[in-house]
Amino acid sequence: MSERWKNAPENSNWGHFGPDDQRGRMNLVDEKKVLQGVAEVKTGKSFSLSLPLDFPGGNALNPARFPPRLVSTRRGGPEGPENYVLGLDVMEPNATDVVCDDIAILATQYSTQWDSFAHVGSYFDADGDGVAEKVFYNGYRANADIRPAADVASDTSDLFAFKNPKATALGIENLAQHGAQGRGVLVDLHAHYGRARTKIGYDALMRVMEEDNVVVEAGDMLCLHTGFAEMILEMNRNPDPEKLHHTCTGLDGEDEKLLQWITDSGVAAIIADNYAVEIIPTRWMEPIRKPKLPLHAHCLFKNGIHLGELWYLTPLATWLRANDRNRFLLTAPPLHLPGAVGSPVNPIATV
Ligand code: UVW
Repeated sequence: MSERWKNAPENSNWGHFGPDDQRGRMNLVDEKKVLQGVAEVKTGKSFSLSLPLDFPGGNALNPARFPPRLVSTRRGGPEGPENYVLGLDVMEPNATDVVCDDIAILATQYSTQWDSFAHVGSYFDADGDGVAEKVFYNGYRANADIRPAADVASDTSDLFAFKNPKATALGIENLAQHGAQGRGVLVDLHAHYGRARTKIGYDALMRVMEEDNVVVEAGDMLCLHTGFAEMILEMNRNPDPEKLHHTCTGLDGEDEKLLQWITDSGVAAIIADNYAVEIIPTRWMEPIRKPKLPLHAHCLFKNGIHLGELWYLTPLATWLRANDRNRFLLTAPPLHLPGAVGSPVNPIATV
């Protein structure tokens, strides 16, 4: 029971980490967990787990997300493209410095990314008045804590119209302040299923973990290798929409046993190299009012579990398998961009 809500959703942990908590299961990634991650560093070898942020290319994966645009800023001096690399001698004849600056316009969830808890909420009657309102993890409210974009900018051609942060609660800065460093544990679904489109429920996940001797403990960050990001790289910024939407494994968010395992395992974050960690159910037009992104609802909305998507896990997975390992030190801070609902990330795995 909190001032913010009277009813908590079924199978949620609202209030468990405090009435105003915005960190969720990352609370379990504490000093002890960082030391457990550090104890996995045996060779000093590290892997960058980010795609180049202009992959996948185009916007067939999600029409609302577009590739980054990088533009140079002109820092004074005469007009002309040659002057984007500015010699400071235009201002001070004795200066030997040449200077570049730039601006990136990027959809924060276009490529390798973290979802914050402000990314997906739900209609839910949190205040107990009999009417469902739009609400997010731990009862934070749409239109109060998380504001609609219309409040912020109606004309995206005017970049500087973005006056206010979008999320005044649950923004990605909460994960940035934590640092997202701890122990990663990798489950190599690709080694068992290849690129076949397969929904992975509880039974399949347990079978793979058992065969590969993977043990997930409370506070671990679970990484699922499906081979999807490797396929994206192969398509070299010109992805085949058919392949984007019909290949590789993903979790089955409609499997109640799997959701219960996520609750019971204490897993701190779930990360995949695929589009959305879960395979998004295709029956969107069903006349039943329920989440269409059920794993997102269970993790982001109900239990404060961050999702990482489109990470590039293949070289790490290959190395871990060759060395009969599945744990590593994971260091994955998002951008410290207050109010952002998601963030690009260049995660580092150290083995
Ligand atoms: C969707 O919004 C569908 O997924 P993601 O978490 O990739 O943003």
